[in-house]
Amino acid sequence: MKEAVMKTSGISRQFNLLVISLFVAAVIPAACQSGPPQVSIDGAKAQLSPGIVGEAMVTMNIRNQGGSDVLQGVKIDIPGAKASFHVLQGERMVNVDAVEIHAKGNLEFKMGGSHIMIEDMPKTMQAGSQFNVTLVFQKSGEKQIPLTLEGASDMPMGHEHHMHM
Ligand SMILES: [Cu+2]
Repeated sequence: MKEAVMKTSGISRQFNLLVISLFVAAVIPAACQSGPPQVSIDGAKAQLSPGIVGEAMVTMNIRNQGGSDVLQGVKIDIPGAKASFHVLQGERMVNVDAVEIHAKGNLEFKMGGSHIMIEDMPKTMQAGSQFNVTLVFQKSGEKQIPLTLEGASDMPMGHEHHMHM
């Protein structure tokens, strides 16, 4: 009589099917990284280049809490001057038209690394002079940053990146 009871275990196959369908439902993709970017800028600073008249470097930290974006341009309101992106690729400084902003990523413009380069400034632009830099993002639009020009620092990491010219 005890052997007959053990043979009823065949019912468990129906439970197996139920477990498999529950597992498939749980594997539906959860996170989506393609939302709109949430870009914020802090620590913006402009500094005259040591030794090179009419040049300045702009540094800042661009944070992104959302989806990806592209920094596709930079404008300044100094007559006659131009601004561009100088990006460190290996040991070379390269002039680029656009910089990718990764989803939930930071883009750091810093002294001795990638930065925004200002050239051909008039002599009236000196330490203490004020101007605006406008960053143009593909998705986030334009963001204007007010800056005050600082004098060249005596830091050992000079502006030696112009080997690409
Ligand atoms: Cu530069």
